[in-house]
Amino acid sequence: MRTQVGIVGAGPAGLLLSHLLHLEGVESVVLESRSREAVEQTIRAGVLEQGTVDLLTSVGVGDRMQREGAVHHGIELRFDGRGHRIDFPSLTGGRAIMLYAQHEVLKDLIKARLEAGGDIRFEAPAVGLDDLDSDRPRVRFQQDGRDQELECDVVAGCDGSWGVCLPAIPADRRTEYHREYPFGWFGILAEAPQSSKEIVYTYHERGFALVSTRSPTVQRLYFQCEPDDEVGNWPDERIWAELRARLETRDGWTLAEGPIFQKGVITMRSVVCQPMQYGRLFLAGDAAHIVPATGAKGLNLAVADVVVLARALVERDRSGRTDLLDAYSDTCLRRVWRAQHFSWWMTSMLHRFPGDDPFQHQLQLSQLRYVASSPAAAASLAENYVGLPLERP
Ligand code: RFL
Ligand code: PHB
Repeated sequence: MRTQVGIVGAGPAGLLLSHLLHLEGVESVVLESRSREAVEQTIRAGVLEQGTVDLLTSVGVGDRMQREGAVHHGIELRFDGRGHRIDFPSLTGGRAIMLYAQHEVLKDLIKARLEAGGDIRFEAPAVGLDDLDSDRPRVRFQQDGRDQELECDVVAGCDGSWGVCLPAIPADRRTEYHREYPFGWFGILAEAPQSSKEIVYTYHERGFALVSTRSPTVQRLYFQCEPDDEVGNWPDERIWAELRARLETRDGWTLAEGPIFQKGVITMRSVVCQPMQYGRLFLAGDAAHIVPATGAKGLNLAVADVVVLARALVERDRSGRTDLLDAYSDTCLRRVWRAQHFSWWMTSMLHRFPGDDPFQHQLQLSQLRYVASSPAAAASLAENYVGLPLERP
C-alpha cells in the first residue's frame, strides 16, 4: 500500500489534516486503532477558539457546529463567593468562543472524509514506523488480524499522548519537557438544566471547580480531586455536595442538579516534545504536546499544528519547496509554548496546592482580583482564551 501522507490517529489532528490535504489534492490514508463508534463517543473537549471555529467553517465542516454549537461571549471567574465576568468581544476586538463537543467535531470530519471517498482505516493500529530518515518511510499496522505496511512520502504522527509515533524519534534526537500537577480533575456529565449561561471557573478553599455545558439539557462539570482519585470514591450525592460547597455564592446562586450519566478522572500535566519532527515524521496535537485542561487549549493546538503542516505539505507537493516543512516544528512551538504558559497560569491561579501555604493563597486571590478588576489584565486572559490568530492554510 502506498500514499502521499500516512496519518496515524483519527482524532481532531489526524482527521482535520486529512481533510485539509484532500481539499488541496494531496492524498492520505488515516490509520486508527479504535472503532468508529468508540472515536465518535469519547467525551473530551468542549471549547473551540474563534480561529478554530472560523477554520472549520471555511473548510466546509462547520454547518452543524454553527447550528448546534453555542457561542459564548465571556466566562465567569468566581472567588470569595462572588462572580466576575470577563467579556471577550470588548477585550479582543469582537472575538468569542464556541461550545461544541469534540466528538461532534469528529463526527462531522469523519462524515466529510468518507463522503469524499477518503480512506480511514478503523481498528487498524499502527505498531511501528520504519525508515523515517529515508524518502520512503513506512508505517507497520494491523488490520483484520494481518500485518500490513503503508509506504508514504511523509508520516503524520497524530496518535495522541500514548501513541507509537513520538517514541519512534530516537531519544537522542528529541527533548521532552514535563510538568505534573499534584491534582486531577473529576469530570461528570449530568442531565440537568443550565446553571449558568457561561462557563464558570471557581477558586475555592476546598479546591477548583468548573461549570460548563453541552446543551440546554446536558451539563459538564469538573472539580479538582486527588491525582490518583477513583470514580468509585465519588457516589453522586458526594459529588453534588462538593460542587455545591465550592460553587456557593453570597447572593444565593443555585446549582441545577440531575442524574449523572458519565464520570471520569483526568490527569493534569504538561508535556512538550521538541522538535516535533524527525526525518519524514511530523508530530501534531497531543502526540507532540499536552496541556492541563484549565486553559481549554489541547484540541485548539492540534488544529493549529495541522493548519501549519497541511500548508507545508501542500507547498512541497506543488513546488517542491521544503522550507515550510523544515520550519514546521519551530513555527508550531511558538504557539505551543504560549498555550503552555497560559494553561500553567490558569492552573496555578485557580487550584489549591497541597501544603495549604497561606502566602500562596493570598497571591492567588490577589491575582484573581487583579484579573477581575483591571481591563489590561482581563484583556490578556481574554486574548489567550479566545486564541491568538491562526496561520491560514
Ligand atoms: P487524540 O484526540 O488523542 O487522537 C489520537 C487518536 O490516535 C489514536 N491512536 C492510534 N491510532 C492508530 N495506531 C496507534 N498506535 C494509535 N495510538 C493512538 C487514538 O485512538 C485517537 O483516536 O489526539 P489529537 O488529535 O492530537 O487531539 C487532541 C485533543 O483530543 C485533546 O488535546 C483535547 O481533548 C484536550 N481537551 C481540550 N482541548 C480544548 O482545546 N478545549 C477543551 O475544552 C478541552 N477540554 C480536553 C478537554 C481533554 C480532556 N481529557 C479527557 C483529556 C477536556 C477533557 C476532559
Ligand atoms: C469543557 O466544557 O469540557 C471544558 C470547558 C473548559 C475547560 C475545559 C473543558 O477549561
